[in-house]
Amino acid sequence: MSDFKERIAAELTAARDRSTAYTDAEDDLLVTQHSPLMSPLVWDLAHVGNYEELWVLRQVGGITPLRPEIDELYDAFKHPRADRPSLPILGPVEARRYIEGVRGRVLDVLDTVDLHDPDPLRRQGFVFGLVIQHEHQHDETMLATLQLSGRPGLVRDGDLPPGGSGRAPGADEVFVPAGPFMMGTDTHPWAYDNERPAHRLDLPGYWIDRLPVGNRAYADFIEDGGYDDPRWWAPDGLRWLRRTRAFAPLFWTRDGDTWWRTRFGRTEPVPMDEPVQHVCWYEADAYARWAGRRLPTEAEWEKACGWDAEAGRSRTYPWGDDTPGPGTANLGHRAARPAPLGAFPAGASPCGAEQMIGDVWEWTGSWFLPHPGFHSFPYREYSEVFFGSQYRVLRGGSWASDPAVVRTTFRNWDRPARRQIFSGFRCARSASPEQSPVSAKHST
Ligand code: AVJ
Ligand code: FE
Repeated sequence: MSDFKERIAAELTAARDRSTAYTDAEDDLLVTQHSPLMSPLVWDLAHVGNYEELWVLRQVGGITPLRPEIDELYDAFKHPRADRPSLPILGPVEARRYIEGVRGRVLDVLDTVDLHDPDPLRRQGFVFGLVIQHEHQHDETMLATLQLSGRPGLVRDGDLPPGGSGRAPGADEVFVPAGPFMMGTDTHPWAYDNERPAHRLDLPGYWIDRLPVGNRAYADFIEDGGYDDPRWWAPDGLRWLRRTRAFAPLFWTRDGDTWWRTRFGRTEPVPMDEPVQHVCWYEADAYARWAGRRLPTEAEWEKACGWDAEAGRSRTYPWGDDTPGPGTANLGHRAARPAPLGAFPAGASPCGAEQMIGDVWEWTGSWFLPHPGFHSFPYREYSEVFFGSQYRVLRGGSWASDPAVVRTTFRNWDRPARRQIFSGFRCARSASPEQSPVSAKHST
């Protein structure tokens, strides 16, 4: 096999190792629905195999369906998550046997396929990138399910990322001068349709937080009565607040003056130097208003993450084009938590923003909409059916996102009320004339 094919095979194996680790539990845990927001874990497991069968075996390999009768059960659009436990889905033993059977044939297809074929599914291994990224996204979903289950001992805690640099967390901002940049990509071989095409956008100058909002700053918002003050909440946010009676991020509890959080079945004091996670868009939006700021637009986020004004190009990652390493980002479940604020000075973007990649997904102020010139590929149900004003964009990936699914242009989206995902945020504000980069004390 060519080096490229070897790399694809290794990435397929890495994704499968994660799925295996997250479903290495007794059957009861795998078939239970831990929240109406999530599927039973055994559904995710067979669904990734079925997706591989549909795209690699049938579309590219031309192989006769292995189990056509189950396709319908694993079609996410036929059955909403809440209904999945009542379906006659494969049990854990059968699901594992099915996905192993598919995977063996996928490796045979990889062996024989021509990755230079102009067919867009074959060219540069696109279809393999599709299934690798799909499995890793479901692996992250499985982690969210395991967190919701509240059961201890199932998720590897991992090595703690290096401690923070000691610089003041959360307080300062970096300036992004007015000017054009290129948003999206035409060149990343495994980019999704929603990241395409690259297009020029001209933005006014703005400030963006150097770091994500931390637990200390977020606790200050709570202690200042943030959840009881309607001034900070958008109308939908206020409705969400009254319906849910939320008082803190999901999984936080209070004991006297101390905040605790439950993380994968264990309760621990909230580490005040970590980025806040498990907040919904409404909470992020309210915090920003309380702080006299706003959420960055998606374009502002992407420009701050990757635009290298000197070179006149966008980087694949904030620090350049080198793949993420231990010194640049907390990704791929290296530890089951976000890293302390300031842990990755070497991962800074050209404008000086840090921890944009990894740690926590960052809510933006934008709805999930197509880039100008969007063409659905290879199927409408990946992105296109979600465009509109029901889903807000999240960027940057979390500690649970694999490097294969993280880059400057990668787009995620969810409903504004969702917070079982590993979501946080950072704030921004428009530059006004008297806050030019020259006169401001935090200028970089
Ligand atoms: C891009 C994370 C919103 O999980 O719903 C998985 C990814 N698409 N299977 C999701 C996805 C099809 C998607 N998100
Ligand atoms: Fe899926």
